[in-house]
Amino acid sequence: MKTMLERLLLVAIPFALAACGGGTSANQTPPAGESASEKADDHDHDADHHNAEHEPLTAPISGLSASEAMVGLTSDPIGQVMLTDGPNGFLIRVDIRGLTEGFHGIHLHSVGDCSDHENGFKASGGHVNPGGQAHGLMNMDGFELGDLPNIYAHHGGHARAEFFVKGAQIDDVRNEDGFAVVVHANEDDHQTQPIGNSGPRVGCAAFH
Ligand SMILES: [Cu+2]
Repeated sequence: MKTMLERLLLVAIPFALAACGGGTSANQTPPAGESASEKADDHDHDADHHNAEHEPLTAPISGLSASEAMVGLTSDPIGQVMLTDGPNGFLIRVDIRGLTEGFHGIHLHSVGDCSDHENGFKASGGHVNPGGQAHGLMNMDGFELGDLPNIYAHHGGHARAEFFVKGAQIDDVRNEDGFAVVVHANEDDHQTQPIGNSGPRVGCAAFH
């Protein structure tokens, strides 16, 4: 009986230690140095740090080329899209709210027209595809110049992301009709034609 109890204790104690260790690390306070330096900072800095998600989108580097609001299906603004040309390609930075939680396809569409929100932004046309490729970053016969990786919206529906379109300038995706950055309701599977099963269009930002 005693031996049994001892065995139980031997099992139980490391378990308790592990649980305790886990609890401690989950509730870990920052190291003394970090805590001290944070306290040394002024209150404004502290507020910025904790509310970074609510800060307006800023350009990735100087030399922002274009910035447009993204509108949703009710025509209300739901985000911002910033484009910056660079020596090796161009950057796309997005800040979008009000999405369903999960991954969403996002592409460059070939017409800078987001006026038909009631019609699901069909006016923005198909994907930018000057090379006549198949859709999909993971497609053997792909990809289109307008194809991008998915964005992920967290439970609050907010997504921020930055993309790099290698070896192209903004003018390479812009024709006389401009172009649009369009977000879809669902995840792009990067293979299925013509839009990777990404579903209806839910957000649109027009560039000219
Ligand atoms: Cu699309």
